[in-house]
Amino acid sequence: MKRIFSGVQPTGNLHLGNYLGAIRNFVRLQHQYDCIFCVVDLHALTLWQEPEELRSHTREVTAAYLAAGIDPQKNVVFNQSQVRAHAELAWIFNCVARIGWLNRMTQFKEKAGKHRENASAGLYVYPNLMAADILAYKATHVPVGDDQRQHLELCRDIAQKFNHDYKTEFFPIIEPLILGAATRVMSLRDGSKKMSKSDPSDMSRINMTDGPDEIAKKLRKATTDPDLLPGPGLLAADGSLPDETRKTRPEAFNLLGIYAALADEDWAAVLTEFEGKGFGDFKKALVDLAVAKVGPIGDEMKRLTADPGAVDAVLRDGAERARALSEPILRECQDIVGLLRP
Ligand code: AQP
Repeated sequence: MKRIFSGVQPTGNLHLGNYLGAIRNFVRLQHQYDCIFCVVDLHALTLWQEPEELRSHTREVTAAYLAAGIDPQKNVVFNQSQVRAHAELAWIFNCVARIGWLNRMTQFKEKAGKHRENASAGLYVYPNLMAADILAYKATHVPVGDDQRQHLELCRDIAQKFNHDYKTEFFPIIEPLILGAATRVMSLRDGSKKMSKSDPSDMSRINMTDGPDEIAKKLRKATTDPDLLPGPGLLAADGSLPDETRKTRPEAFNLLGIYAALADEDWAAVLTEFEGKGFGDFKKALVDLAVAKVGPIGDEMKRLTADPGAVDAVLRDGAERARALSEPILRECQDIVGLLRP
């Protein structure tokens, strides 16, 4: 059975990168896989969250899933803290993963910053909880943005070590699904930084709830370079954009990649369409496209979050189904490691 697990943290400012790198792919994959989509509120606690805001951001991410087109009847949609298997399996994985593995995680280094000793212990073991999220359902495929590649590698390492140590084939070795033309959407202000919820500048990102005027203002002011737009001649033979080429004009390729993803076109089509044009013309087309694609989702998110009771009912139902799936897997794992349950 092919099963998908993925999640988004309810840490506010849900943005176009989260949509293009993750949520939009969830919507497409729901027709091919058995899918579990989680709002990972325990992960959010690794950095300080105001309790009331955490609750409202949890509903907001749920609303984004639904507004984008995820069907909560066909798929399991719930928030992580309602299902105990995540935290309990994470503890077992804390005892499987090696400190040396965690020390290599670049996201911890970035998020902990210079004063690493002040970071929460939760932030350090975050990848172990992420592995537990996935393996509590024996998911086989995990759709994420490019920034999660290293964490998924660690999830594979944990499953392999567990299987090896306990002489079993209990956990699957997952496959990442990193799909589309915008797997790493960059900041609109600085093409070397990823678009991020926690960037202090709201101008660096398109929030999923931004209205047409905000989207237009942010894209008009997005950093560019003085050259005209390139043509398809610089693409690799397989039609992809080589990393080395991307680095030569990071801001331009970021905006072109956003366009390609929103228009659902490949690089060749977009570069052919805009070859030799200036950023003025291109940005006008990008604004129209972004307003047309993001606007209706943001409007629907606002409509859904206006009725928190209805959103909570979706999460309650999803959690019940998630518990039914994860409980037997957790119990079997506890038996394998020798935890007595008389
Ligand atoms: N810029 C991005 N481009 C493409 N995909 C992205 N994702 C995040 N940023 C981008 C993908 O969105 C999913 C949910 O991410 P998350 O909630 O776990 O947050 P994050 O990866 O830590 O990044 P954020 O949302 O920008 O938050 P902060 O500011 O806290 O770092 C994941 O699949 C992720 O790959």
